[in-house]
Amino acid sequence: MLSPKYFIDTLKSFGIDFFAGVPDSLLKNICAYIADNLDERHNIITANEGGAIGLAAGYHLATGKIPVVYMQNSGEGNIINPLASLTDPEVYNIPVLLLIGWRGEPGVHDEPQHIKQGKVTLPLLDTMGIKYQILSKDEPEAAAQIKTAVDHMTATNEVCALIVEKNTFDSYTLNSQPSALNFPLSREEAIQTVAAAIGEKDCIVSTTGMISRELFEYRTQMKQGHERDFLTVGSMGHASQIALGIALERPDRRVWCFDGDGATIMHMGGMAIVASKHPANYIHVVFNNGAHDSVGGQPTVGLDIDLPAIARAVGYATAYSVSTKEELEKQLSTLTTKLKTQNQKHSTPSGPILLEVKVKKGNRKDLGRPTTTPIQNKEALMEFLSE
Ligand SMILES: Cc1ncc(C[n+]2csc(CCOP(=O)(O)OP(=O)(O)O)c2C)c(N)n1
Repeated sequence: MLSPKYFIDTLKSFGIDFFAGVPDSLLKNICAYIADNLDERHNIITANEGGAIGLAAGYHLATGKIPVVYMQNSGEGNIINPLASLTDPEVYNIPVLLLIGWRGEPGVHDEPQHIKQGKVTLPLLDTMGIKYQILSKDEPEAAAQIKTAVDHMTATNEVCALIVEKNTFDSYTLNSQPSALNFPLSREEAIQTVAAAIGEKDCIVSTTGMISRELFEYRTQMKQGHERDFLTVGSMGHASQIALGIALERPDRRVWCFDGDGATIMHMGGMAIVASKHPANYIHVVFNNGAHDSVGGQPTVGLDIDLPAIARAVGYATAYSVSTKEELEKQLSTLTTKLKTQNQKHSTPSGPILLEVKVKKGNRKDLGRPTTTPIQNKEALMEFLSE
């Protein structure tokens, strides 16, 4: 296996010391090493992977140096546009070294949302004309690969990629813990509290990662079916728009979006669109732990920003923030009564609503995964909505 220190030191020996990207479970150890060992100027966790390419391009324009952009292969979709219309040799011809975690590698067991992306990871790079190497787990070989990539990028100004398979890097545990994370509620407890408060006919669209897994487990523990929940296992950042699509077509149902701070920030523009449609039946709950908890706990800017103020500014009717179970329960009861009253009176809708729940990082070690397939999940939800 590769030691994260060896890998980063080798890059540094070629003058590469700027990193931007979105963390990944498969890159957990290297991302943690970068987070602990590079200062805030040299490691920027971006809102989404496309943004990282933009940032890297700006860095190159200012310094002439080669930046690194790291991501899970799920992020490949987010970088195609800036690769094709910004860094491409037929446009600005800007070199960036991509470090891509290969979830769903053919032949390696993985979750359903990674299977297709795993298959198309290399073909997509081929189509884009990007040279790649599958990063060796042998240190001298990996160093030689880095040299090959750097030589190519220096000679041509083209983007190059290193593809990282499962278990490539030695383990490294993140030391730097942002201080403001000591909230009393765990995300799982908060999810259970909200799920317990919602009506029988309401539906939930939950985001990628632990949030969906914790919701799934809650239903199982409560011996309830899963038909009310759409578990957005992939498509990070798009749960709020899926929920909007449902809410607009089914104004008789309350639709709850269970979002993460990382996912909300990834495609934050979606909030403005949600607000612009004034869905009275839409409640956007953001479980904010200030981290990409599901992939290793690397920080987001979630706790440095005022999410309710952002929601209000883009036009949400109301926005609250809570951080204890008592506050959460109180807010939920006000909120559900308020929405019910509005429905009954057919008064002018005052939605959408944002509810930020500040939670601590971490999850149960024995947390399971959905046992139903995405298609079973979709079909059950559609049937539930058609009732
Ligand atoms: C486009 C894309 N980039 C990266 C990932 C990897 N990923 C899965 S969950 C996750 C973190 C989600 O963080 P947040 O929304 O804050 O929820 P938390 O895990 O903290 O509960 C990341 C980065 C992904 N699935 N898709």
